[in-house]
Amino acid sequence: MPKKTLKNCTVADAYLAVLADRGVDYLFANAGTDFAPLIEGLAKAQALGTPIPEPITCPHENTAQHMAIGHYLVSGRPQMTMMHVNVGTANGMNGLLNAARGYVPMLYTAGRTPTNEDTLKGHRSLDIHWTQEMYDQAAMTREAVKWDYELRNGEQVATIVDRALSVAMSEPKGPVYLSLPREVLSLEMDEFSFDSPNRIQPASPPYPDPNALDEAASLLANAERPVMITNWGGRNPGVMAPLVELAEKFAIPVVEYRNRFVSMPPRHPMHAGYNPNPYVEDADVIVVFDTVVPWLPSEVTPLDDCKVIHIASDPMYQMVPVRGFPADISLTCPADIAFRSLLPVMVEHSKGAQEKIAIRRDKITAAHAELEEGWRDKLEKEKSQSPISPAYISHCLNNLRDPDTIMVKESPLMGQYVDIDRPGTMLNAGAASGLGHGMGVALGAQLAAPDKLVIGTEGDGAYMFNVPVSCHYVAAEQNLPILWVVFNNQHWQAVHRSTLGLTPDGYAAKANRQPLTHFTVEQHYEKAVEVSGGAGFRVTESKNLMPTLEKALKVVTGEKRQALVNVVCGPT
Ligand SMILES: Cc1ncc(C[n+]2csc(CCOP(=O)(O)OP(=O)(O)O)c2C)c(N)n1
Ligand SMILES: [Mg+2]
Repeated sequence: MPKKTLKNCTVADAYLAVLADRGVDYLFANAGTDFAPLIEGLAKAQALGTPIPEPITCPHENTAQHMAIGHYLVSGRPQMTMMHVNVGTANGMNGLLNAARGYVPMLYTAGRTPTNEDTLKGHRSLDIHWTQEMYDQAAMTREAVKWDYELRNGEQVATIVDRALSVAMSEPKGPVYLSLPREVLSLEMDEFSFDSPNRIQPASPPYPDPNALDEAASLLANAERPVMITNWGGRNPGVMAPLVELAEKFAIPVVEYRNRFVSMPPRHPMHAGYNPNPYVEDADVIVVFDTVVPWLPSEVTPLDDCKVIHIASDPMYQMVPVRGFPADISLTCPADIAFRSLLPVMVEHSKGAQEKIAIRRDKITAAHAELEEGWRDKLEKEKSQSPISPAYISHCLNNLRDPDTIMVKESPLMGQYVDIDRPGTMLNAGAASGLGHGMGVALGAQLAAPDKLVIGTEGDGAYMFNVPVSCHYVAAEQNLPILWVVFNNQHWQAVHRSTLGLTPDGYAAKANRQPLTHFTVEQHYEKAVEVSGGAGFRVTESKNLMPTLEKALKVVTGEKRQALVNVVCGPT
């Protein structure tokens, strides 16, 4: 078995060598005193030219976590983050929850404060080494990770790294957590050998059970009023092509409900918009793929005899304690595999149904045309309005982008105005809705795709959750010329609307300004990017929006500097 060997190394050296060998490109980190042996290992490797994951200094943990997520969403390769003991782990929890709920594999690590008080190498040397100790540091991560462990010795470095990465990358994918005690990382070894290439590969993806597949294909092929609903189906780059083929061939409308990615090009005639309700109450077969919540039970109920088919790597969504949607058939597999498997079986089952399918195709195409007309009317009405309309901002960004541009969404950007027709070009990592994800995701995406334009769109509230000074710093340091666009509506619209929904006639509804939802200080976000040498722009009039975006884009593409456009806007 081929092996690599290191002589006279520390456990930290061995750990870094194994990670690099396993293809982990980056170590997104926010360091502390627990990092000392690792920093020494990184410096040694840099001096000697040995391969290591490239260390990226992230001034805040939120940036690090979401950079790892963004990189994975573009590259498909899991990345690694490291934080400072328990406190850094706590600051990274928001990103960890987004990764967990978004099924994003990631090796989340943190140092562990030394326990030895005075003798072992790496022993306690500061008062904080007593106060940062915990009975069970990993406990706070345990609801979000698939696996956690603490490195105990040097001999098992490769076994532990391979176990962590292979568990993270097996379906359903997700984050894992490893803690690294300072004394263990400091241990010295005369020799360390490990298998290279790696012999512990992730498991192959699950395939649908043939009987369940046949039953689902028969139901769907013979349905009168089928519909497919997804939330994050578009995250899997393999989904768009077979989904489009399936929807076209069998005339099945696809609703993208509160979608974070795009699985069906919004201009496609089988795209049925973003509201599942009219379809859910009428359908005889509903296919739900990659979606925890396909509709709101408080708003709509399917017909009694409607069959509901779920498709996902984990169609039981076990991480969610309560979930009562009907599930007549659940296919356990990634959605691209399901669609490719369904296609030939459905062709068999639909032999007598061609006329019915043709009639339905015309109906869905007409419904789609009506949707497009509504989108066009709204845009026409709002395009010159003051304050600027988010529909118009979305339309302008669509005019600015090219088909390969990666749009990152943590904003009221409206998908119906952005003609996405390629997988992986719309990213929203807020699976747990842990705000503060968009800027790190944009940075990670740009690192993974240096030749593509990345546009990071942020709500004004979301922008501040990102610890923007940290993100602008990393963009400058790593030469990541991202175009940032802030939808500055001077409040938390989502929280405001939720209060109106709960008490439509209450005091908050009548208040000029609901408490805890408005920003009353005029915020010049365009100045924040200047802290790190970026160019800032502010727009308040619709007529100035496109010229300003074009100016900002010139800075990004011509000068290779980040730029931020602060768009003072109204509600969606
Ligand atoms: C970490 C975190 N804290 C709080 C929230 C609750 N929350 C949901 S939406 C929202 C407001 C977002 O504001 P903004 O980005 O300005 O978007 P808008 O609602 O104005 O479109 C808040 C605070 C959250 N999702 N995540
Ligand atoms: Mg806002």
